[in-house]
Amino acid sequence: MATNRTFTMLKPDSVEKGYTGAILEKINAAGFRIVAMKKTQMTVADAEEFYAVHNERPFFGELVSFMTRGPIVAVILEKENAVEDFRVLIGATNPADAAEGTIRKSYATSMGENAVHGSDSDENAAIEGAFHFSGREMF
Ligand code: 3AN
Repeated sequence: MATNRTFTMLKPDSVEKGYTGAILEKINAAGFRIVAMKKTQMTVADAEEFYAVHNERPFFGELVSFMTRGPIVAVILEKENAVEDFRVLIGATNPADAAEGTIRKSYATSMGENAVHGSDSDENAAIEGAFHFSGREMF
């Protein structure tokens, strides 16, 4: 069943470069409502668990070290058709392939340092949101 919720992280590259406000503005302008939000830093164990599905991939070590090198902003978002619409808003995984006007086109630099995360299914959105937030932090 569709939850109309998705989960995003503004990754360490976005936070380091001071893009947090600009990215959140784009997300708001696209009609998403913020359900939960916090600035936090993932430990290596956190990142290994969060990205466990990728643990056999050659870029796994790089991904874990990138995602833990500085703070992120974790956000649960709500909108009709949230998962799919957010994937459109962020653009392709590789910013070189991302469409004009997408967040990754504007703010990402590479396949690894691609500015934002976006859940790929309603099921993963719920799992990923619960990874970072308790029910008492969702509004
Ligand atoms: P997306 O974030 O668009 O859903 P996934 O799920 O394929 O992309 O990959 C998860 C994360 O792993 C990406 N956001 C990216 O940071 C990283 N990643 C994917 N492919 C590569 C790659 N070839 N080299 C480095 N990092 C990668």
